Amino acid sequence: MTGAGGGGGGGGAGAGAVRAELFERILERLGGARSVVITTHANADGDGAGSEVALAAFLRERGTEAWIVNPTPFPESFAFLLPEPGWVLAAKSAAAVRRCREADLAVILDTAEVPRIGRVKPLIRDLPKVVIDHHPPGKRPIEGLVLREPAACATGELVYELIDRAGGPWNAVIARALYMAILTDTGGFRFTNTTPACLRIAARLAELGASPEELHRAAYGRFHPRRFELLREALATLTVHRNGRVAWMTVPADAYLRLGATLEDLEGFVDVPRAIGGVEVAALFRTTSDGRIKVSLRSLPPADVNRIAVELGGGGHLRAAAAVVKGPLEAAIATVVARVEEGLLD
Ligand SMILES: [Mn+2]
Repeated sequence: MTGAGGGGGGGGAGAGAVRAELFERILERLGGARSVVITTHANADGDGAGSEVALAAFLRERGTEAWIVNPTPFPESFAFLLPEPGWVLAAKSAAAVRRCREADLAVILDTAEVPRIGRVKPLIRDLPKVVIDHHPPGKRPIEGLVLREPAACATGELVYELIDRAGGPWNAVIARALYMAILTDTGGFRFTNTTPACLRIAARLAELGASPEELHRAAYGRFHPRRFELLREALATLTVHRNGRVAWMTVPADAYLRLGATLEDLEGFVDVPRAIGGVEVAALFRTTSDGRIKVSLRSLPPADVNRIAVELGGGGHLRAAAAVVKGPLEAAIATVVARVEEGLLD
């Protein structure tokens, strides 16, 4: 999930030691593996995809086999980060099944929840697992060695720290992929998770070969024209509510189908209601392929949209979360807006 995090820092010296030991244990696991399967959540975003490419490049640079096997196809818009398309294996392919059988470790990035890895779950069932994630805990955690750091701006920040603690090796593939992870999960260094630490890491990644201009253009300057055709129709649904504190937009399902849109075309749509002055909670509603309604929520402090999303059966971060609710659309909007209003009462 793209997201604005938040929350506290690393704690005291004791917490720091525990954290250092956890990174150490993960590096030991990675060092002891001959072949590693890497995955992330369904509909991978820049953080999931970028973290995967970076970890795979790091492992391959050290002579460890590394394969990316995702529950849904690797996102087209981030495929340029891969030095070779062959690093990615489709989950339903015979090659993925074979590589998963031969692997001795699975690494799950940017989620820690069983349902989010979908069809990859049975493929890695018998493998020991490492989880690296920056989301708050959910309801169905993946069992394994878990590094969870909700204060990290992106999973990419944690992968950066892992590689940094290992002392590299670094290369431009790793730097670009991690920069993309951090760039996209901070909404282009705009959200509340844009910490000094995250900016320092970005600076280091730029030194290591990531071009801010090139990567920004790749993330925000290469949209398909149909995205804007869809946006035009979505804008017609923009609604500002409750004296301007709540705003939402919907993605018309007929337009989505007619234009042949993909989920990637919707990237950033929720930023439209979010960008209205005075809005504390913003939402984007879209109809999923099975007829349910996915709602993406964004908030300004102090509104906690993670709590609202969890109540609705979803989750995410304090300032960026999502849930899937029953349709039809109008009923879903009413349900979500009622929850948001309850959550806003102060
Ligand atoms: Mn993330």
